Amino acid sequence: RFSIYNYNSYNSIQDFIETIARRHSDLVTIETLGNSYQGRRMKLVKISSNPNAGNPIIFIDAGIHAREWVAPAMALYIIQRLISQSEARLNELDGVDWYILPVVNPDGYEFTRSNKSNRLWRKTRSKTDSHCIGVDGNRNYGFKWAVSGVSTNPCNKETYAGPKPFSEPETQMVRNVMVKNAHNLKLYVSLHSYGQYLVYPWGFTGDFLPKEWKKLDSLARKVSDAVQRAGGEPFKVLSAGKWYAAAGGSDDYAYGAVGVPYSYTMELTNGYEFIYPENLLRVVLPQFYEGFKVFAIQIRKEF
Ligand code: 0X9
Ligand code: ZN
Repeated sequence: RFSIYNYNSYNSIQDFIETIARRHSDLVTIETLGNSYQGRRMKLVKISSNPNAGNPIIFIDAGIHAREWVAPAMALYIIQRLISQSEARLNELDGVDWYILPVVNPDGYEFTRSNKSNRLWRKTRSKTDSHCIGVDGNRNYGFKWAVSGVSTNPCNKETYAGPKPFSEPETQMVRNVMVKNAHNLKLYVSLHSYGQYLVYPWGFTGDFLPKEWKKLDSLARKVSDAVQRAGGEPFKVLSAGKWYAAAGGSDDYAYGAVGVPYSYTMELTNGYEFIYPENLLRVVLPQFYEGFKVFAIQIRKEF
């Protein structure tokens, strides 16, 4: 059974999405993007109170790294809040459309759920020429691919960039959402789990920043402040590359190749690395949601 403050199986997540789309057909539509490497269906959840208005789009994805379970949990919590409160209909949904892909790497996600010894798997589950399995999806995007912070060894368990950019069906599907909606896509947030960082391009280098970095930085600080006001821990805000340089990330692709003006990787959550205790979800998910309200306010105001 699906439960919003628990970690759920991929199947029950899919059921949750379908149920919501049926119950709230005035607000929610689902676009099937395709299948993961192992054949799991990938569904994009679109939430809008006025889909024909040409509103600016906020695109949130989560779970490109298999073990970072808090990220899909947050994505689902956002869906839940957007459809359940009458407040959201007046505020977060006013003039902004939300596209949410809760699990970018469902094969990896299910693998980490399958037994304890697989819990720390990060990559996809694809097989190339090598006897080793999987690609780091967040090194697989086609912008400055493999120039820094990657492994070219398929047997590297963490940061193998893949045999070529977008070798993975999962990253192709995210790319397609971005490219297809490039015109209206104004904010992209990729949810992860490590420490508590809110980072912006560039990720491929720490040597310099994009020309517009001050806008990226100041919005991130507003988001962090809102989370703090809600009782949460503030984010460490900086460019991804000044944290550590790693190329082929989805944030750089959105910003550099697609031209999305606001692009972030949001690393939940404070004091923990990849694994976040399930019993704390009830506390932190609502705190983080306050940050997403700030994102929405900015996007509505600016576009
Ligand atoms: O290394 C990553 O992919 C992300 N951190 S994690 O611990 N969740 O693996 C950070 C990605 C930041 N963005 C780029 N380097 N482009
Ligand atoms: Zn991650």
